Amino acid sequence: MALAVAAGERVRGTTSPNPPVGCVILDADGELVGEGATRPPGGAHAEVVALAQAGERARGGTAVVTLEPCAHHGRTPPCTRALLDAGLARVVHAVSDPNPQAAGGGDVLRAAGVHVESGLLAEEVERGTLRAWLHYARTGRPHVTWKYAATLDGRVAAADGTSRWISSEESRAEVHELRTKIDAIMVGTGTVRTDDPSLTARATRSGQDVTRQPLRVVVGMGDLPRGARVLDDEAETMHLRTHDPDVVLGALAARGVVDVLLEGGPTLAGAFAGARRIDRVLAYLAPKFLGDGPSALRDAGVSTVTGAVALVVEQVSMCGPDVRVSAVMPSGAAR
Ligand code: AOF
Ligand code: ZN
Repeated sequence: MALAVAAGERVRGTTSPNPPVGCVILDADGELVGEGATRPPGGAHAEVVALAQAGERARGGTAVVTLEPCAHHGRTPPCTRALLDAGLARVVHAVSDPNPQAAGGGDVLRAAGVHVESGLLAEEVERGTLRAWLHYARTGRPHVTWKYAATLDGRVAAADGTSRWISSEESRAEVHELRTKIDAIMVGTGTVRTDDPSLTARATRSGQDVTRQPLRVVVGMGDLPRGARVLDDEAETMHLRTHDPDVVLGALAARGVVDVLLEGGPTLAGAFAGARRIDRVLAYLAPKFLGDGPSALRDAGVSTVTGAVALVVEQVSMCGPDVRVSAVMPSGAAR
């Protein structure tokens, strides 16, 4: 299953609105004979890719897959059919498919005499590789990660408005890698005016070419300055003239966006936090003080301490000299 998770991870960012599923095939003796991951939308599912590699050696073997195999005829034929045709004896999956159209694959396989097990590494898959897609499949809304870089005293810019660079080079490189794995990057018109960010993914650490750029999304009523970097040809840009987070998320879901990175600024992040539409927070905290200047979040609709938005810390690690904190909404909080 760890290999299946890794296979799925390699295609994360290329499959939306489909999930980045991974699959491995073991032959009857337990030898690894096939591995695959979901192809871009309209293309083969993970099981089909892995079965093609395994060929006849799949007969009597085991398929290990991060998501329950689909039982439906969507843009591609059902994976249950492909698994049965290949003569698999056993199927192990991590999580069930919440998509009502595709669900029920486990039962279909069981009814056909296949030994089916579910739940292996389920928590890891739920929290990691399929987190955004499961959220999207269950709520109909894209998953939102709010990412910011602040000083230890919580400032995202100095008193004079300057903000380059709060976090370290290591942290910035990590964010660029992250951008290659998500569907869209979102900022407010204020950030475009003050920072003129390009919002493109430039994979600096691995040195790999970035073949696909996330959609750039700018939210707000104001016009974009002529010549703004987000208007260049490096990637597609969508300007949504609204302040309503649910209108934004509805427009993105309609385009098949599953996983969104909200990169600022404090006003837009505040609107999303106030509407309880932030699902995960990724904070890069630089060991510095500024003493003054804007804080990461503005006006989240909280006026008293008992109204604080509570999160659960999922991971704390170092990124160069900075502390990286990943925190999520308690499960079920933002349904
Ligand atoms: C699987 N294996 O690798 C993936 C699955 O439009 P389609 O035909 O591609 O079907 C998309 C749905 O299939 C998607 O919403 C999800 O429920 C499931 N994805 N299932 O067995 C895969 N990517
Ligand atoms: Zn399938």
